[in-house]
Amino acid sequence: MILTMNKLITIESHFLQQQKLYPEVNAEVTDLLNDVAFASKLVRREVVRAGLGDILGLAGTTNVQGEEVKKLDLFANEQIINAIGQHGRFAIMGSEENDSIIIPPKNETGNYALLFDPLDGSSNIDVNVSVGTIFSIYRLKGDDPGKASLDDCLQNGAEQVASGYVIYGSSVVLVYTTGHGVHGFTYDPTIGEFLLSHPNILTPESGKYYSINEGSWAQLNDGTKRYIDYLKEEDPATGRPYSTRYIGSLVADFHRNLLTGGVFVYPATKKHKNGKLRLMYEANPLAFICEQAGGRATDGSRRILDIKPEELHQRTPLYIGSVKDVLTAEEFEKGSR
Ligand code: AHM
Ligand code: MG
Repeated sequence: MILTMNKLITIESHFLQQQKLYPEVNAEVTDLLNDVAFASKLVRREVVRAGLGDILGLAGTTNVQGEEVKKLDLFANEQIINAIGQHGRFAIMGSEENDSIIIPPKNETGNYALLFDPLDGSSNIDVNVSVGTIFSIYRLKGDDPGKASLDDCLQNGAEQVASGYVIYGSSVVLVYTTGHGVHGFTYDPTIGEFLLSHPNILTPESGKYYSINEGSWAQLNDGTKRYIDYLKEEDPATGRPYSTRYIGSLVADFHRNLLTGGVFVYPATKKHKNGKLRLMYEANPLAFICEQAGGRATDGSRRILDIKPEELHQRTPLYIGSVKDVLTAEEFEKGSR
């Protein structure tokens, strides 16, 4: 009897396949992606133990082993910097948790910059709701890694070599792009591998979900309010009303909408005049993925990937998701509807 088996594709073999197909996805980029995937396994190991905080010790205290207990986002940040920094493949790194750039040891061999949000969705960390890591990779502008500087990090999102995210949710999923489609992998803890589960992700042209923090209604501008009211109207021809889905972890809200279709909006508000989300750690990496999946990402008028960054922790309004939905949101924002 011949047994047929589903083909299992590990993330390492997928990176290598991409390397063979596309010259700019060279062996160095493959190594960088492997580093990120490895670091995310370390973060996952802690995230799945997060509920044990009461037993093992609360952040800021020492646990039963006498170790100092760190907040999970700071722990994730350290794990990623240490795991990735030690290989010398990145000349420079920037993290949402660090005020300024990080120069890893042995950086003179790396030709790339890594920007990352170690644990996105901080308000959800302690309550067992999905959180995630978001990353973005750029090639250095110059060819001397020893001279890597802030300037190498402040490149337009359109220059990204690769980007991706990992969601630590009901399962752990890693999604990435190198500019050749979007691919998703699910972590199998029994073998310690990410396995291809979502090849060539394409997002629907329009969706049924909108993700906006409506609790900040009093802070929203008139365009956003009119847009939300529009989404709630009954009009079967345009699929309205839409349903609200808002987790409060960008990475999880984005991932759901990517697969099902829909729109995520974090606009400029009275409180967050430039929006809340970070251009370099959140908007750019997700915009690269969204566009590669056939979606759209803007700040309400400008393409996210064309924004010239001026500072590492720059914030931006974010409209991201299905093309038609983002275009409609922009029309309300501009006042043309
Ligand atoms: P964080 O990086 O501190 O976690 O903040 C970013 C998060 C996003 O994940 C999420 O979309 C947003 O903040 C939620 O903000 P709000 O609570 O204002 O809706
Ligand atoms: Mg974040």
